[in-house]
Amino acid sequence: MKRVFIALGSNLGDRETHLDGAVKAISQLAGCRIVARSPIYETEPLGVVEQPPFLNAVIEIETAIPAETLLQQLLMIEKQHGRQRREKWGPRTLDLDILLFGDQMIRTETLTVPHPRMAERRFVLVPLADLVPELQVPGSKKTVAALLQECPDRSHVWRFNPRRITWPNSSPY
Ligand code: A4P
Ligand code: MG
Repeated sequence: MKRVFIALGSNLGDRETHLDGAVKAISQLAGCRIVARSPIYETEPLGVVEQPPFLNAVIEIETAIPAETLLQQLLMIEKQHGRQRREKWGPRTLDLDILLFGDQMIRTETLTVPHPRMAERRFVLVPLADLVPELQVPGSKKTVAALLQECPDRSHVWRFNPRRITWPNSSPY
């Protein structure tokens, strides 16, 4: 069994529903168990800045699925959520990236793990640090918390308040 961290992102359509749907679909993969889920953050777009804000989160899973197979399954889940690849770093209904796959370092044509840009991105490091601040990132000799502290990215990452109203019992009035 491997301990795996997956980053989730969405900035098109009903963003929260896309993230929830992805977590559910991942939990239903054979040989996959969700261990933890970070809070959701609303984040300023990085790269192509002229696009709507993202919701980002990270989940931890335990899985017996090999990395390449897991990637193919995540790409399928992206597709089921209407993902169309248009522009690099452009808007998307759902993006699923493998951040860490146990202590493995992987470099194939289709998969690079640890995710090559994770240390430069607050929208990845903030939710990952909520789950495992003391985890050492393979290949970097640094913990997630240390990477976050040193991260040059200054873009905004807010705790997302879903403002879900369950009428009428939760009304404070
Ligand atoms: N691939 C290689 N390594 C991995 C990995 N570790 N996990 C390959 C997942 N996929 C990996 O991905 C293209 C290919 O990368 C996959 O088919 C897989 O074989 P993609 O998602 O189609 O391409 P992309 O979106 O153009 O690139 P990528 O790398 O996913 O984009 P990024 O770097 O993730 O950036 N700003 C905020 N605030 N929040 C965001 O979530 N996301 C992006 C996308 C830009 N700005 C953002 C956010
Ligand atoms: Mg991706």
